[in-house]
Formats: sequence, structure tokens, C-alpha cells
Amino acid sequence: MQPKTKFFSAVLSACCLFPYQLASAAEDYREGINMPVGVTEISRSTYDLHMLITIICALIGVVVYGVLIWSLVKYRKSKGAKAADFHESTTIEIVWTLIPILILVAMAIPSTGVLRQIYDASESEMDILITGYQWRWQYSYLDDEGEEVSFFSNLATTDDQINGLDEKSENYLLEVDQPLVIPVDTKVRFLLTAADVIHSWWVPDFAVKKDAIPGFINESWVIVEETGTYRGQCTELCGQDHGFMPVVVEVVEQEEFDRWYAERQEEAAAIAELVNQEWTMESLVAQGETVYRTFCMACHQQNGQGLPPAFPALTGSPLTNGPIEDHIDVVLNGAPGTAMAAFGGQLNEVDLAAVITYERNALGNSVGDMVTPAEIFQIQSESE
Ligand code: HEC
Ligand SMILES: [Cu+2]
Repeated sequence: MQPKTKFFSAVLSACCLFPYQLASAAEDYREGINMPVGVTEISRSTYDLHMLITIICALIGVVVYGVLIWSLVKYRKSKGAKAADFHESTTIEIVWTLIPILILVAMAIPSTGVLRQIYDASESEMDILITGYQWRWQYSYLDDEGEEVSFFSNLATTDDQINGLDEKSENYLLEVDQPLVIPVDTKVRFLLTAADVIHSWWVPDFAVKKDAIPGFINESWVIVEETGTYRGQCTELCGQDHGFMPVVVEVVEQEEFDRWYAERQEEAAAIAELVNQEWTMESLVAQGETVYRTFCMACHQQNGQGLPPAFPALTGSPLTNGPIEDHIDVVLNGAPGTAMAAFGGQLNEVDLAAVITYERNALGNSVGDMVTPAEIFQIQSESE
């Protein structure tokens, strides 16, 4: 092809393709760049408000820059323009004060409406307490009937994926072992707090993003209109593994929720029973390994070597090899002022007994003693 022909064919194809490119850019914008419309009334109101304000801002931009460019061209010096002198004009002072006030009011009216909607957490049909921990979420259903349903939701992405040794899954870093489950078309109120530092619970499709602050209870609510799996993240920089505490919410039909909830209540009753079961050192160590990997490994490392000086080694440590009372004390109550949390409130008696027994008889330690879940239960009820 001649260079000239090549040039024109390139221009021609660019012109023909332009509308398609524009359409696909608009699609990309809706799908990937703009905020999601979401699946709740509030998420839709928030989206509409966002679009309205964006369009108002864009129009202001067009008008202001239009006038600016037009005056630059029309009244340029080379045409002999003289600077205007309207400093004494009261009319213009009033006009350029009134216009911004009107714009602000035009924006404030719809914004206030949406904010009032967001803050109206009254008349909920279900209350769930969400507690942020370094680095997991705890969900407790506040219900007076039957066994309490409360569990932790931990990151489910494998270490190999994180360390680049394995292919990353579709929901990389946005998957958990146990999602929060709520029924569709039900007003669910979330009460948010934290046990250590400030976290923030965010699910874009619900338009819920609320800080979880130690010592405070924040409120938020949803009525989700479509069943499905919704994903979010912690959005408050909360320490080393801040990026590893995703939120996953499973929204299901009411009957499915009821079935799930009854199962969780049975499970809780079974744990209460497990506490009083006969436990051997082997069964505790086996259970303890799972607990250790989920709750302790991030700091004390898989082999118990820790990352001194920040996170002490448990292998050969005086606490894991000394009197068992001191070991139990640090795991139940933590070490105030350090990253070592009080696990007494986070783990059940079985898991506490198992992880302590594991630390004494694995990770290179072989003390040979154990603590049973019933003993942990005893210690915890005495200290209450
Ligand atoms: C967020 C990081 C972190 C996690 C997770 C963590 N620890 Fe610790 N742990 C620490 C730090 C820091 C210390 C040192 C505290 C101090 O200076 O007294 C410590 C100390 C300890 C000690 C005392 C060791 C010694 O020699 O002083 C034991 C035992 C212990 N942790 C057990 C556990 C168990 C069991 C778990 C899991 C259920 C766990 N830790 C999870 C950070 C962590
Ligand atoms: Cu967090």
C-alpha cells in the first residue's frame, strides 16, 4: 500500500470505529470505573445522587471554562481590548453570591434526603453485631432464642497464591471460610465495633461502609433485594494484614436462611457438649494445629520461629515450656500494649485448649502436659 493510502485507510477506520470505541468506553466506565448501582434502595439512591452531583459539576465546568476561553479569545490584547472595571457594581456582587448559593441548595436537598435514609436504622427485623479483629471479622446474630450463633470469618485464599507459588483464584483475597449469611428482602441492622484497632466494614453493592471502632457501636442497615454473593473489604488501614480481611455476604431466601441458622444453632450446642467430652493429648494437638494455622501463624509463623523481635518465637520459649498457667494466661488475656491479642473472647474453649496443648507439644516443643477444654471453661468462669 502507498503511504498515502495507508494513512487515509487508518483515518477512515478510526472514524468508523470511533462510535464503537465510545460505546465500549462507556460500558467500561459503568462496569469498572463508576460506582456500582448495587442491590439495595440506598445503594440506588447513593448512585443517583452521585450521578446528579457529577453532572451538575460537569455542567459548571463547561459553563465556567466556556466563558473563560471565550473571553480570552474575544478580548485578547492584540485586538486592543481594555480591562473592564466593574469593582463598584453591586449587581454583579449579588449575582455572583446568589448563583453559588442556589447551586449549593440544589445539591443539599437531594443529599440530605439520602443521608436521612441511610441513618434510619429503626424497625429492623434482624440485628447482627459485627466486630473487627486483626485480621478477621466476627459475626454475632443478636437473637434471644436458642443457642447463640456467632462465628469468625477468615480469609480463605491460600498462602501459596499470596506468595505467587500458585495461580490466583477468581476471588483472590475476596474469599472467606465462613461468609455472613442474611435473608433477602429483610431489614437487617448491623452494629459495628472492633476489638483492637479501627477497622471499616465495606460492601460496595450495599452502599454500606462504616467504621468499626473499639469502644463505640456504629449502626448501618440493608434490605437486599437480590439473592447472591456480595464481596467487600476492610477499608481502614488496620495493620500488617489489613488487605487480608475481606467481607463476603451470602444473601439467600428466607427458608434457606432459617435452615442455615438452625444448623448453626445445633453446631453451637454441639461445641458446648464437646467441652465436656474426654480429650486426649493427640486429639487436642491435632485440633490445635488447625487453630494455630488460622489464628496464630500470621505472627508466630508456621514453624513457631516467630519474627523476632516483633513476634517472639514459641519454639523453646520460656512461656510455652514453663508453667502451663502462665502460658494459658497470655493466650486468654493477651499481652496488653503488644500485638498479642486476648484470645479468650475470640476462640471457644475447645480451640483454646487445643492451641495451647499444640504449642507445648509441637513446633519443636515437647513439654508433655495438656489443658482440657473443661479446665479452660473453669478458668474463664472464675475470672468473670
Ligand atoms: C498479631 C500478632 C500475633 C498473633 C496473631 C498471635 N500472637 Fe502471640 N504474641 C504476639 C506478640 C507480639 C507477643 C509478645 C508479647 C509480649 O511482648 O509480651 C506474643 C506472645 C505470645 C506468647 C508468649 C511467648 C513468649 O515467649 O513470650 C504465646 C504463648 C503466644 N503469643 C501464643 C499465641 C497464640 C496461641 C496465638 C493464636 C491463638 C497467638 N499467639 C497469636 C503476637 C501475636
Ligand atoms: Cu481491618
